[in-house]
Amino acid sequence: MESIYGEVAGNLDGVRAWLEERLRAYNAQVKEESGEGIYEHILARVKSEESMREKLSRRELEATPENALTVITDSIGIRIITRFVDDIYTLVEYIRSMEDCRVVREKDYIRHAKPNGYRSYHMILELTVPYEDIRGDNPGHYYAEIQLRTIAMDSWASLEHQLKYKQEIAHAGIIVEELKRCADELASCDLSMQTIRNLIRESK
Ligand code: 0O2
Repeated sequence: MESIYGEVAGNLDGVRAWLEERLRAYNAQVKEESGEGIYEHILARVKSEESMREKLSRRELEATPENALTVITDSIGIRIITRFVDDIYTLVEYIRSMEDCRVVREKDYIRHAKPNGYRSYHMILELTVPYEDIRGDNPGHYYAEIQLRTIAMDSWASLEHQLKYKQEIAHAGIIVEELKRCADELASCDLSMQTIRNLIRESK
């Protein structure tokens, strides 16, 4: 079967590396200047063939490379996990200022958490890169999604994601309520941790 990403399937990993490298370079620069990196870790992936086909079908879109690469905007996904909430907003500013990168959409699920408690900052980027794209242009244009979260937000999201797939779960109502309560408690801890860091920095 032909790749859902068509003839440019082989370019996606290069684009992923191109973006990841910029974020790593920024982290190294911040570390050099302040002794502490801006993030704790970073995860990057090209969406698998199977997940992309499933997403296209869920969205009732035809399974074409054009749809996979230009209507769906997370064929390339990067998750940045930070220690503190402020670091997320510093990274957002940096990403907005990056060359060859246009921010297409942003969602601040930190200031506006989802009703279930989900918190994260999402950015959809359009990158201009030295790789041919699906329209045949080179430099080409590719979309990527960046999710920025603290360690606490990430641990919550990964547990909640796991539970989503357990369809026939007993006590579903209580679990949803408890998860929401945990999300709010974790957000409160994030706030306290940020305050502690600010106090430590001020006292230096
Ligand atoms: P996967 O497998 O993680 O990639 P989009 O689907 O991005 O085109 P939407 O609804 O505008 O459309 O996206 P949104 O709200 O920005 O969320 C996109 C991604 O954020 C999801 O990707 C999840 O990874 C994550 N996310 C959003 N809401 C939740 C949530 O309530 N819980 C958890 N655990 N993750 C969430 P996909 O494509 O759904 O899946």
